[in-house]
Amino acid sequence: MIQESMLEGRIALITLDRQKALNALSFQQLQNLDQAIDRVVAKRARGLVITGAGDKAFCAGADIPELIGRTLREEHDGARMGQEVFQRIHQLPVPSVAVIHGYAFGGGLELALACTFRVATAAARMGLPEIKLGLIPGYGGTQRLPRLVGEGRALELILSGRTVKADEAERIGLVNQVVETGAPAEIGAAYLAPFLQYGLNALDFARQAVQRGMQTTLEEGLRIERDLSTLAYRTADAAEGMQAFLDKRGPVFKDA
Ligand code: CO8
Repeated sequence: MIQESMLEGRIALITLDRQKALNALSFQQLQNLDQAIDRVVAKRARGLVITGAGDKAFCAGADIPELIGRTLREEHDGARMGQEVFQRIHQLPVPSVAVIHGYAFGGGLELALACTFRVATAAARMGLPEIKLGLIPGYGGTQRLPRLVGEGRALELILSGRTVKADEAERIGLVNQVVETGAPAEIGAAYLAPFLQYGLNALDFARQAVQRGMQTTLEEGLRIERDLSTLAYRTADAAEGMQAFLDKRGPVFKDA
């Protein structure tokens, strides 16, 4: 089950709620998440917070019993489905943050990696322990973790299955911020608030320039930046931002 609500400032909150299995992601739950993302888009949310219900786990990964006894085709299709849902989250035009309290393992950490940002509470533990099951990550972990923390650290974590505490996760850049404790919705909304004072177009273009540039050559990345910065320049919010500077007042952005 997935709980959904809208927080102040049109920030959508998605809560994975399958507490008896530490919010593990069954295939049904992945479909529920996909449909919840449809609704976030339809409601024109300006930001997204993803978290897990209860105080034990953000998400303990894919549902392990469900992975047993599947054909190669089923396994391949399952990995594709998880990757596609997480890629949708990764490419949302609005900023997203995973609020990680308790465990974020395997597919759970891969879900957090797909968000724009990650905030962990001090008691959080994170890792990709698939190797201990004789598996490897299949929902984007082998690709997104090295892009975030570097190849050496990612290999060390993926090949050992070692889990990290919040302070180490912050030190290696796996999470953006650690907070002592608090309600996940409030933590997420507070984290997104400074970004959401800006226009959605500029936020989206900047995110795209960084993320698309990370997947290509410097030369191609510079071309992407040129195109997107030119598009940003053409928006009403850019006209407002520059005029507000001249007028010595704060800008009023309208996501236009
Ligand atoms: N799936 C299903 N059930 C789970 C999962 C899980 N990933 N994790 C925990 N549970 C269940 C337990 O079975 C237990 O249920 P029950 O009470 O019925 O026995 C309940 O949640 C509570 O768990 P524990 O009693 O184990 O709680 P502890 O606090 O002792 O331990 C841990 C918590 C350390 C998180 C432990 O449960 C654990 O190690 N869980 C597994 C973590 C893991 O290995 N995750 C990776 C899974 S594989 C994966 O994510 C691959 C993704 C890509 C797949 C691509 C192919 C399609």
